[in-house]
Amino acid sequence: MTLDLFQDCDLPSPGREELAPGAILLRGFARRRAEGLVAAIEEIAARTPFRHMQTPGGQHMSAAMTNCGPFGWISDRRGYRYEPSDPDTGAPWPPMPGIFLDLAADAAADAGFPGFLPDACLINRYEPGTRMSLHQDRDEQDLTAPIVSVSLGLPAIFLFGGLKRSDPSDRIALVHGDVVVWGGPSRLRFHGILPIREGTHALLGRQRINLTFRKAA
Ligand code: MD6
Ligand code: FE
Repeated sequence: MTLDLFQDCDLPSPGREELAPGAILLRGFARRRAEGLVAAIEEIAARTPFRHMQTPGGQHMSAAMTNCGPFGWISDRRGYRYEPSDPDTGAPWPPMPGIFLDLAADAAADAGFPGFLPDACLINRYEPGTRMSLHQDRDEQDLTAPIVSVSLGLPAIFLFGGLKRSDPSDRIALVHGDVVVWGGPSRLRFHGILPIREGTHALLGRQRINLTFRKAA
């Protein structure tokens, strides 16, 4: 007989915090895999570079972005949408690395969403001073699937609001290796990132990288 203290009991697993129904913070979940993730991100960015996409209003986004997987999220003067190819290079987005798919599925399962198979991964790069204003993620066809969000590098304050833009937001400190899984009744909550503070991270230097895995199609 095996003795597994964390199986079949009602205690929360260590480092697991419910932010709201359907929104679960898994502290440090990606930490052990971070070096492999960073190597994969560098390979993707060599093929499909980070860029500051234009918004429909004509500004440029503060965070630099790229994508991997069958679909990539883009923004331009025509709006926000998912595209199978990089509009800058004309080539399909690079395939989703196995280490990405495994992490997304493992984190989603841990948070109560088994069988998550993302078809899009948006990669956001923030330098100190970069922010992400309050928004909803609503360009995906399948809103029953969660989003899995992975934080790497410099810390950030995540704004976690309600279903209306005017609802008050909580502020959640996210550090290297933290994963937020976000679905069910929380799927359309407004959220954002406060300006990143100046700093240097041991693995990533002067930047924060966020991966968000989605089921877009
Ligand atoms: C970021 N994240 O953490 C931006 N969206 O840099 C997001 O916009 C996000 O973390 C949906 C669900 C979780 C997220
Ligand atoms: Fe978002």
